[in-house]
Amino acid sequence: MNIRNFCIIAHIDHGKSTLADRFLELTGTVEKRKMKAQILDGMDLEQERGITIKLTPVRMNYRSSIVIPSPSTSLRAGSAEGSLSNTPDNAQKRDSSTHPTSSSGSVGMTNGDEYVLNLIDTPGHVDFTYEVSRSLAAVEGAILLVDATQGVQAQTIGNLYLALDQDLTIIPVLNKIDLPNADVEKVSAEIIHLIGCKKEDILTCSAKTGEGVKEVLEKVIELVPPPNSSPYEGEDRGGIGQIDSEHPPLSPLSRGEQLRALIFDSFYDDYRGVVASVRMINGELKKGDRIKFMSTGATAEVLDLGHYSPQMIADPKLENGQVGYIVSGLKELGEVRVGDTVTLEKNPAKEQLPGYKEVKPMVFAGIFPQEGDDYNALRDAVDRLKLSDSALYYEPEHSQALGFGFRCGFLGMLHLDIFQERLWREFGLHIIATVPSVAYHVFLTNGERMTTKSPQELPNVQRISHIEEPWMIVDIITPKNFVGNVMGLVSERKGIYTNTEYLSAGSDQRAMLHYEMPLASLITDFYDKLKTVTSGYGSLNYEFKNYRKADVVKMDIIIAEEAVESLSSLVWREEAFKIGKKIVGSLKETLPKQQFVVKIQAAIGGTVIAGERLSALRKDVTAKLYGGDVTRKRKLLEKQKKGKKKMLAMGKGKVEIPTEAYLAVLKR
Ligand SMILES: Nc1nc2c(ncn2[C@@H]2O[C@H](COP(=O)(O)OP(=O)(O)OP(=O)(O)O)[C@@H](O)[C@H]2O)c(=O)[nH]1
Ligand SMILES: [Mg+2]
Repeated sequence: MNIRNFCIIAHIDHGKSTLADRFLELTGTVEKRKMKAQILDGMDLEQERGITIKLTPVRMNYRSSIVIPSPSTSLRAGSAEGSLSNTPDNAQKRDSSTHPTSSSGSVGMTNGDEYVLNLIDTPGHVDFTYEVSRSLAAVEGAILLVDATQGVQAQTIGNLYLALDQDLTIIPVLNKIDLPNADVEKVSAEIIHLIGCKKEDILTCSAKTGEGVKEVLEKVIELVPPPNSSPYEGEDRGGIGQIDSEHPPLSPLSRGEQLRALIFDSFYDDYRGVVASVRMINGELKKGDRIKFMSTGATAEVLDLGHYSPQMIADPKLENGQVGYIVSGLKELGEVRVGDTVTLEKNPAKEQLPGYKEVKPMVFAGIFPQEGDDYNALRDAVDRLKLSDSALYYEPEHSQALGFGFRCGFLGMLHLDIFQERLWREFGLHIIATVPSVAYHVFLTNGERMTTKSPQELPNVQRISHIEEPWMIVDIITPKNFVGNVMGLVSERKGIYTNTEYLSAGSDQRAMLHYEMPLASLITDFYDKLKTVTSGYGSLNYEFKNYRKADVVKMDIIIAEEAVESLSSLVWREEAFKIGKKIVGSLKETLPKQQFVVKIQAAIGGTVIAGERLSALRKDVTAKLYGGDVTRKRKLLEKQKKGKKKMLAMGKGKVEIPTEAYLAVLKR
C-alpha cells in the first residue's frame, strides 16, 4: 500500500482547515452535499469561533496523476542551520533512511497509482501548540501554509521549528492567492529567507477557490517519504514526537519487530469507552487482538479499529504505517495515556516508543463548581476532558470560600477560556474560576523550595526568603512602522529586548523582535494590546526560558468587608498601588449595584491600599402603589431605609460577583 502521512501547519487563520476541505473534496472523501466549511473543525465551539482547537486526523484515498520523479529532488530538513536547501547530503539521507526499508517504495512509480493519504489538520493558536507537536510525531511531512496577504507570522516560525526538530519534509505553500492583496513575491521572499529554499519549491494555491490545490496534494505524494517499517531507522531521524531525553530512541537490536503503535490522541465515547488515535509503528493490528498499554500496564481486547474519514470507519486491520483508531472498551480513564505505546499482550515489544515530553502548563486557576454538590460531576468532566485535552493539568484543591474544586494548569488564557466553555457545553457545568496565576518558585527561609500555583498557597511573609517567577522568550512579528509602539508596550511590561531580525529585504519590511519577558506580563491582556498598537498586524509566539527573582506580594480584594478569595492575585510590589487602584476602579464599573453601599478595597497584608464605594441601588419600593394614602408611601420608604441601615451595620451583604469582574481584575 502506498501511504503518505502529513499534516498542515501554519499561523492561526492562514487557511489550514479550509485547505483540508479542498483535499477532502478532491479525493471524494466527503460527499459534496455533506461538505461544509472547515468540516474538520468538528466541535460546535470550533465552528462558532472559527478556530481549530484540536488536531483532527482524516484518511483519504487518491489516485495520483503524476509520475514520481527521483527522490533526490525532495526538500528535506536536516542541515545544521535548519536550512531546507537541497544539499547532496540531505538527498542522500533521504535515500538511505527511507526508501530501502520502505514496503511501498515509491521511486519511479508510474502514472495513476493509488495512495492512502493520512492528513492531520492542526490548530494555529499558540495555546494549542501541544496538539501540533503531537501531530508532527505521527507524520513524515508537513505543509507549511502561509497566508499570502499576511506573510510569515510568529506561529508560522514556531510551528516550522517544531517540524524541523522532527526532521520532517517541509512543503511551503502560499494560500489565499485569490485575494487582491495577496503578495506572492514578497511573501515568497520571506519564506526563502526563512527556510532557504528555492522560489520554485514554493507552491501557491487558494483554499477557497481550489486553484492550485491538486498540485499541492501531488507534491505531498512526490516529496513526503512513505512511512518506514520503523521510523527509528537511520541516524538522521531524531525519533518521533518531542524526544524525551530520558527515553532516547532505541537501538535497532533492542527494538525487535513486535507490534508498536503510538497513541497521539484520545477521547471518551459514552458507549465504547476510551478511543485512542494511533500511528502504527511496527506490525499489524486486528480486531480481537489482545493489547497492552506499555506505560500503564493495562490490557484489553481490540473491540474495534479503523480510520477517520473524518468520522470513524471500521476496518478489519490497521497496517504498519497507518493512522487510525483503536476501541478497547476500557472505561478507566487513567489507563490510556497520550504518548503511551500499544503493543500485543502475548508478544510484547521490549521497549516503549519515546512518547512525548510532558507539557508544562503556563497559567493556573482554581476551578470550582458554582453549586457545591456539582463537585463529583466536575471531577468526572475534568477527567474526561483531560483525555481529549492532554495539555490540561489538574489536582484537587480545597478553598474555604469556594469548597472543593481543582487547581488546573493551562497553556494560556485561550486554553482556559475554551476549557470553561467546554465544561458548560459538554457537561452543563457552571464554574467559578479564580484569577489565573503563573507558577512561582517560593524559597523558604529554612532552605526549602515550594511551587506556588495560587495566591492562597503563598506562605507567610516571614517564612519567605525570596520568590522566583517564570520568564519567556517572546517573538513578535510586526510591520516596521509599528516597531516603536511594540518596543514601548514591551518595556511597559518589563520585557528585555534581545535583538531584531528582518523577514525580508525591501522597503515594506517586517521585523521579528526578540524579547525576554515575565510570563505574568503575557497572561494579562498583552496580546490584545499588541494587536491594538500594531493595528492588528502584530503576531506573537513564546516559549519558556527560565525562572528569575521577583518581588511579589499577595493582593486581596475586599468587597463589602469580605475578602473575595477568588479575586486575590499575586502582583509585583512596585506595581501594587497602581494595579490595586485600577482593579478597584474597574470593579466599581462592573459590579452590579446592591441595596446598600458596597465598599471595594484592595489590600496587602491587611493594609488597604486602594478603595472605592459603589453607591446603593434605590429600589422603587413604592412602584406597586397606585395613588392611595401618602403616609403609606412614606412608611414603605422608611422601612426600606431601615433595612439598608441594618445591612450596613452588619457591614456586608452578599454580593454576587459576575464573570466580568474577574476579567476586570485580569485586565489590569
Ligand atoms: N479568500 C480566501 N479566504 C480563505 C482562503 N483559505 C481560507 N480562507 C478563509 O480564512 C479564514 C480562516 O480559515 P481557516 O481554514 O479556519 O484557517 P485555519 O488555519 O484552519 O485557522 P486555525 O485552525 O484557527 O488556526 C476563513 O474565513 C476562511 O474562509 C483562501 O484561499 N482565500
Ligand atoms: Mg483550522
